[in-house]
Amino acid sequence: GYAPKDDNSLPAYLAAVPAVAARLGGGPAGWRVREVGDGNLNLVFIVEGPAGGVAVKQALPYVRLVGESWPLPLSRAHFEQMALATQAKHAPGLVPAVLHYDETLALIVMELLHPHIIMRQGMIKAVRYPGFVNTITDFMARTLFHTSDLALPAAEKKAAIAAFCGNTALCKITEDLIFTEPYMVAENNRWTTPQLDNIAKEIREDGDLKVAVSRLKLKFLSEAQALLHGDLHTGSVMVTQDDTRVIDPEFAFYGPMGFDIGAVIANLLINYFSQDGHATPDDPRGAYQTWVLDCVEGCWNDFRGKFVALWQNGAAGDAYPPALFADAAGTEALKAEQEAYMDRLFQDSLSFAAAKMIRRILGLAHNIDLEWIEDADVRAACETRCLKLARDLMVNTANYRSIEGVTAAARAMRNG
Ligand code: SR1
Ligand code: MG
Repeated sequence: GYAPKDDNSLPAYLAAVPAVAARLGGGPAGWRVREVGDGNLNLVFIVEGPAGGVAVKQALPYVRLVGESWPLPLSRAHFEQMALATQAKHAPGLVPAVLHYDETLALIVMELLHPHIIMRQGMIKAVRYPGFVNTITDFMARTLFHTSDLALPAAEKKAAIAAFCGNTALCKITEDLIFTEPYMVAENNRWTTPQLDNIAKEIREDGDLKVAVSRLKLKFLSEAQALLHGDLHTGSVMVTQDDTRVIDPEFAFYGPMGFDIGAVIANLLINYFSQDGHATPDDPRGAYQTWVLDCVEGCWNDFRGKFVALWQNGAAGDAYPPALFADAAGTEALKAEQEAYMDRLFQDSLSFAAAKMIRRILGLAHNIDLEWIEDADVRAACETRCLKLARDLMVNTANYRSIEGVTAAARAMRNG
């Protein structure tokens, strides 16, 4: 049966898994175990032996951030390991290798990413990651394209949707925490300074914004475009200067592609605004902020180029049947439609980014980028700029015709 592991019980369990024991080397008495989970949901252990290390992630039957009063199914580990397998197939080398999965214990043993750190932690310290944009856009383009109707025959796509459709509890967290609660009075909501009370009230009373976020929620509920990571923020990315990996796809399900792309853009923009709260005379952050906005631009522009290239080089899915577009006029029409498709996806991505920026400031789960700003007035100022840009992105999305328009708006918001 299920029981959560701890530092004492984990080594004996792992010793009985040959692939894991071999990777660690020696015997369980010599293995060092640390519980390092700092996320909202699970236990995470690092186990190190004389030959190497592994990371062990185990689901708890409740939300760790809140406690046992908020039960959560263990089945999220099942969906996570399936998502990791699909991502490894389409984006090899960009996710951690799974060494062992135990369905009963809801426990996944993965390669230890070392000396990687969580990207968000590095960004708060203004560390640049030169390979990030290339890898994250590879990851998104490949996983989203290859699991969509552009790449899959309909029967295969429907079977894949069915395989992930049971991840309803994790989807419900997103539906409530991102698309609903920040726009109403809700027990889960919190913000860290009374200086935000007024803007939080404005948001609760903003009819246009509530319609816009409800349209997005409908999209999230009903558009099974591709297999999403489902929680693609900078806390789900591990980095070194040379390597970038995407972790933690427990929210995976078939949904609108813009949700993943928007998550990346949102978390970069949050970091951009937060830098004013971390800057000191000895450590000004202006050049870093430029780098962050360059990343925002690169994330969309490179993704767009890579996704269209995949489409043009081998779409085997049932959407846009080649027989319809075989002649010269058809080829031209399809090219134009590919651009139009990407324009629609851009608009979706900006709207989802906006929703994610708002939820990280007014909802339950916050980002340490902003939360670690010590001065409450400075923090509130950074958060307010972020909320104002997000409101405009969500309500006036069509005004943003390019990602450069978004970064220009972020700069303008910061400069008052
Ligand atoms: C109750 S879980 C809160 C958040 O943590 C995860 O990282 C997801 O973003 C979720 O919305
Ligand atoms: Mg996570």
